[in-house]
Order: sequence, then C-alpha cells, then structure tokens
Amino acid sequence: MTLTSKKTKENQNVNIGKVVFWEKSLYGISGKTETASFSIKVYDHSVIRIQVSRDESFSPNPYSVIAIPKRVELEIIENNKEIIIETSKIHLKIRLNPFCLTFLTVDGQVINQDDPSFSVSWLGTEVSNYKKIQEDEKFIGLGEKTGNLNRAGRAYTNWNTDYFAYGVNDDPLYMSIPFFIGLHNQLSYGIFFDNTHKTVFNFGASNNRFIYYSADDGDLDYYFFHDENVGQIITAYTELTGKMDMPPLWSLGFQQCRYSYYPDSEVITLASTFRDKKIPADVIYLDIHHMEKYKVFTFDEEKFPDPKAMIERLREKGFKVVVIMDPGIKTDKGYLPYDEGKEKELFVTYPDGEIYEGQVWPGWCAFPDFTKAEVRNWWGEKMSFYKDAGVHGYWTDMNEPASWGQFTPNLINFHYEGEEVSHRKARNVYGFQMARSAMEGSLMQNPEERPFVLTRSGYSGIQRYAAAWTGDNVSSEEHMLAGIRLINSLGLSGISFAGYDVGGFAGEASKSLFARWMSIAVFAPLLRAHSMINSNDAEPWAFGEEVEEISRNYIKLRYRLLPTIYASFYKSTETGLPLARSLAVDYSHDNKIFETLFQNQYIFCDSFLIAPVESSKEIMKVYLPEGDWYYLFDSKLHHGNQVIYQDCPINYLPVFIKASSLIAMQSDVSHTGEQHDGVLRLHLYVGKNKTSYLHYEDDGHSMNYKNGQLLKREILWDGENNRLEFLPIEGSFKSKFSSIKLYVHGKKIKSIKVDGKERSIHKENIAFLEKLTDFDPLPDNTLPYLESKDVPYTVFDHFRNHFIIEMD
Ligand code: NBV
Repeated sequence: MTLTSKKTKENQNVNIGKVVFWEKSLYGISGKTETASFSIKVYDHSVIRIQVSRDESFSPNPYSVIAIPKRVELEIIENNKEIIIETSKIHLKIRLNPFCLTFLTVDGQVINQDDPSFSVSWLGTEVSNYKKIQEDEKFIGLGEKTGNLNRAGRAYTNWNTDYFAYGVNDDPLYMSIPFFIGLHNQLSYGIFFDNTHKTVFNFGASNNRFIYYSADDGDLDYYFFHDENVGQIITAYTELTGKMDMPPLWSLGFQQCRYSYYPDSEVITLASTFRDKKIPADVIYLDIHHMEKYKVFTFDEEKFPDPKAMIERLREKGFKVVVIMDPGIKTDKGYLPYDEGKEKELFVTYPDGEIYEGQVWPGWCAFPDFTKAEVRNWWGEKMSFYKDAGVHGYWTDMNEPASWGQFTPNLINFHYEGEEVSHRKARNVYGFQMARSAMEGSLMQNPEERPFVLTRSGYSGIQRYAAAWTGDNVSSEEHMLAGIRLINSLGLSGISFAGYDVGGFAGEASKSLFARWMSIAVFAPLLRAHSMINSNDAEPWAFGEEVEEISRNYIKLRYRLLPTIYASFYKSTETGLPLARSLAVDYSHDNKIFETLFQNQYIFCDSFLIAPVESSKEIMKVYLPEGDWYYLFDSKLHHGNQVIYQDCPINYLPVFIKASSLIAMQSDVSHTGEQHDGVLRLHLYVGKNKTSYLHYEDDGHSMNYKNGQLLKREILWDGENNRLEFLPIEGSFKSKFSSIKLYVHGKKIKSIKVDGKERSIHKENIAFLEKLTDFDPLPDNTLPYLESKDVPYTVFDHFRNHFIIEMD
C-alpha cells in the first residue's frame, strides 16, 4: 500500500466488521471482529459493559468505575446470525455480520440499537458508536451541560474548560460527565461512555439518522443500563461510579463567598454582620487574595498577619473557613512547593523531561501531576499548612486546568496511574484527581472530620470526593434559570451535592434578581453566594432592607428545614439519587415537563415542587404533575396533571408540597452548630398514598456514622387509613430531639390516637412560613396575604420506640 492510499483510508470510515471469533468469558463473552477486539461483560442484571478496541488489550480506565461485575445468572444463546445474552432485565442481541448490538426488554421491545451500517466505527483514531434514534426519543443528563432539559437535536463536547461568564447555551464548561439517559415508549436506559479523551455526544444535531458518541482516541468502553425507571438507572450508575459520603452538616448551611474578602478585619466584620442581622450562616470563603502573590500554601502576611487567630475568632462565632486552592505552583526558586515538586519530579512535563509551564494568577506556574498517587499524597501533606491554621474546607478552582491562553499543548505528559499518557487523555480527569487529592489530604490532616471539598472541574465519579459548583455564571435572570437546569442535570448524572453562585458571579444583580435567586437557592443542595472582584457588595444586606428581609426569611427557612435536607443527603449517600431532582426523574414520560416553560421545575428533598421563575414576573404558569399538591404558603390543595396560574410576587417563590409527604423541621438557629429547641416539627401533608419518610441523625461532623453511630427511623404514612407508623429506631446515636410535634395539613381532625390512646389536639396559626410575609414591600398592598390557617397538631413527649398514630 502506498503512503497516499493509506492516508485516504484512515480518513474514511472503518467499521468494526464481522465477528470472526468469540467465546464465553467469566461475565459474558469476548471475541474478535475483522478490525477489533471486543468484550461484553454483565455487571448486574441491569448493567452491561461493552468494550471495543483496535488494540489487543483494553485500556484499564482507572478513575471512574469502582464496582466489579456481580455474578448474575445469564443465558447465552447462539445461532448462525447472532448471539443473545439474557439477564433478568436486558436481552442483548449481537448480530455477527457486521457486529451490531440491539438492547431489548425481556419481552422483546427495542430499548436501544446500533445503527445497522455504522455501529462501531473509526475515523483515524476517533472512535464512534452510532445509535438509531427511537420514536420521539428524549435525552437527559450529561452533567454540567447548558441548554434544554431534553437534549435532542443538540451536540455537546466534553473537554474541561475554564469559561468566565459563559453564555447560557455555551459548551463545553468546566466538568465532563459522559453519562446520559434516553427515554422513549415508556422505556428508559442509560449510557456511560467511559473514555476520558475529548468526547462528543450528538443527540441528533445536523442529521436525522442517528445519535452518536465519539472520542478522539482510545477504546469504545461503555456501560448500558436499563431498568424500570430513571431513578433506578441513576442508582445503578452511582453503584458503578460511587456515591458521595455524608457531608459535614455545616456545609449544608449558608455559605458566603467573594473574590475576595480581605483583610482579616473585613472577614471578622462580615461574620459579625451575619450575627447582628440575624441571618443564619455557617461558612466564609477565602478566595485568592488570602495568599502571598497567589502562591498556594501561603497567607499574605499583611492582609492576614495571624490567620490562626482570625479563624479561631470565626469559629467562636460559629463560622467555618474554606480556602481556595489553585493547582498552579509559582515557578519561584526558594518557594518550597516549587522546589520540592521539581526535585521529586511531581510536575507535568514535556516529553523531553522539561517541566511544562503555563501562566495563571501567580505568573508562570508548574502543574502537579494529580494523576499520580505520589503527587496526590504530597499535596495532601502540604495541606497541613491550612490545617495548622484551623481551616475547615477546601475549594479547588482553576483545575480544568486553566491557564492564560486557554490552550494547553496536547504534547505534555501525565502519569495516569502508570499508563503515561498525553494531555489528550488526562485533561478531563485532572480536576477530578485534584479534588480527590484535596479530599484525601483533608482526611490525612483530620482523620476524624468529614472533609468538605468544592470543585469546579471534574469527571464521572467526582461525587465521591467533592461538591460541585457551576463556575463563573452571570447576574441575569436567564442565568439564574440556566443554573437550575445545570444543577438538575448534574443530579441526573450522579452529582447530588451541587450549587451555583447565588446572585451571579459576573455582573451586578438587581435587587429583585438577588432576592429571587436567594429564595430559589435555599432549595439547592449547596447554598453559596459569590461575586466577582470589583463588583458591588453582594451580601444579603447589600441590596436594601426588603431584599435583606426576604433573604433572611428564606435562609431561615433553609435552616428550619435542615432535618429534612440532612435526611435527604443521607438517602442520596445510599441511593445516589439527587436532592434537586428534575421532574424527568419521577415523571419521565410526561411530555409536558419537557416544555420550555416547565423544564426548570424540580423536586427538592422528595417533597417540594419548586417552580423557579424570573424576578420580574408576578404571575406564572406552573405545571403540577400527577398527584395532589399543596401550595406551601397556605396549604391550599391543587390537583395535579394540570397547569395553574400562580401569583409569584418577589417574596413568594412558587413552592408546592406533594400530598402524602412528611417534612421534618427544627426551630431557628443562627448556624448549624447551635442547638435547636429539641422539638422535631413533623408536617404531614395528608394524601391518599402510602409513603415513607426516613428520619436520620448523626453527630454531623465525624466519621462515626460509618460505624453505626447514627439514628434512623422510618415513618410510614398510610393515606387510605389515615395512619402514621413510627417504626423502631435503628442505630446507637442519641437523638438531639426530645419531642415530636406533629402538624397535620389538609385534614380536619376529630381525634388523634397514639397506640389506641386519645391525644389532645391543639391548633396553631401556622408558624411554618409566616415570617416570609413580615415585610410588605409593595406600596399598593397588592400582595396576597398569607391566610393564617389553624393547623392541628399534637405533641409526643419522647422518641417512643415503635408506635402508631391514627387520625379521624
Ligand atoms: O479565584 C478567583 C475566581 C473565583 O472567585 C471564581 O469562583 C472561580 O470560578 N476564579 C474563578 C478565578 C478568576 C475568575 C475571573
């Protein structure tokens, strides 16, 4: 073959071709086609891994997947045209000539199918898997991606990118999660394409024939999931890539950030202002100005002469401190991290061994190779610097990695756990591994304390190490709504603990925008306000009295809801299901939820339906999916499966509670370290269904919950018989609550019996949210006043062990 003809061939499609050999393997089958090797492994009844490579062996993929295949019963059936692998949930048909896969349900419905001509193909080193589009197929997930909830008709690139003030449709952003969920004909499936090179997901953009995903290089290595619903698919994906651990309770409180608070006196004043103004808060961030010349592991001696004393003063006020860590190490001789890194060969290098330098805040920098265990460990040791100062949490920024020019040469080398690869393969996991190093470092420094790491960049599996935020958003109404979709999409992709910069990072929020953003954000898993250098002050009190009052009230609501939020976090550690869940999780096949007007709506903590709306709107359309829904502010009942008009003046965020929900609340506290009054307020929203609520407690900060020092109690609601059953308490943690006050919404009650004995019923003008309307900002008094409702309640003295409440 001449050189020219070889070149032409490599630039045309090379198909996987026909199967020339196959055999059974431990978990499935493996074999060879005319152009490649393949392996099909059943990981579980609902999870099958497909690997195809043009090399003899498959690349190890050391980062995302932490599960190994389970031994499940399979049938492998063969005829001369195809092989069929059957689990109890998926039937996979492998056509032999040419190799082409069809995933079917056990009763023969097509779930997902390769394009019969192209299936797996290469263009040069680029590998692609082409799939037929099914009737009215929708695609959701793919992590931190802009655009609509339904991604059909768009294409996305995964290439971690520092993107200041990104547009609401721009791509790619900081993080890559190559996992999506497909929906059609009442079926759902998931695909996780585990290839860390630059990948493209095309959901039918610019063609009407197929969807595809492709990678610049490497193997086709994907996991196919199919189960009864989207929730089960997310759970299966997080079985594979891991779930978050319990975060420290303080990280669920309000977090205040700014680029940057300094000097130390300003930080102390900030903390005092929160307390003086009675706005609950738990965390203050130190952005890059805390450092000397932006050098990581230093404090600027002028701005922060005694960081330890400052952090101690903050601790006394109930604040925790989170510091930023950027990966770039200033290439200054005499600066220990640089000298050590150079000497121990910890930095990323060019192939000729020279250290790669890129420019970031400190000037020219070297970049630790976080894809090497020794480097992660070294960084963790360096973190003793912050530990000694009393720092509680870590914020890994610029870890795409970012550098001026935004174009790191692909030539540079990374260790990649011994595989020795170029930037092309390592970039998308760099931030992931830096966050890992920060989390492991935090544990190394403080083995007793739960780490808190907030990261900008990441890859599938990042949920094991860090919470995520959506980077440099903009102060605009459309960005506020886009951020909600980003969080919901991260939630569909295994990342439960996520948030956005409240108020917008770049630009200036108007008063109303800030107020609305804050009211929505208290229903986000991570609640953090942040703003750009040289922008106006952006603390909750910086926008005038009215916004301050609205912010205070919603933040207070967040703190009152902590028992519910904490319990939801626990659930997420067990199931991988998000706290902020797009309606596509529970109402996946209801077309209405994908309409642009309703696509931002989501369920928070299983029970709240949040309908985000621009601050400029005073009335909006809300889609209530099937079921019954109570309006949060007056407990008015609405039937689902309909669109309603809802007033939404600036201090009323449209929030509804699903009938048959239980919501656990506590008394006001100014930060999570403060003891509440010991009364657990349980709000029952009566409905006809049978539901269960899991109450969860532990000490909120240590690892002891892993050894059973926790308290779990399931509470069952039986809506047919108006019966609540408190199942026995599990675990050895002693509850911080001594009594339960049960409020019943939506039912007139004549009697309440506890284990057959009558209880007295009291009534309370609902104290749930009345504070939200304390401030009447509209001059013309056009606000809908909260109807004071008499809500019946009864009180139980103690956490009795197992009891039944009947209502009449
Ligand atoms: O460290 C400064 C900022 C930080 O405040 C922001 O949250 C990050 O996303 N950082 C980016 C670098 C510069 C942004 C212009």
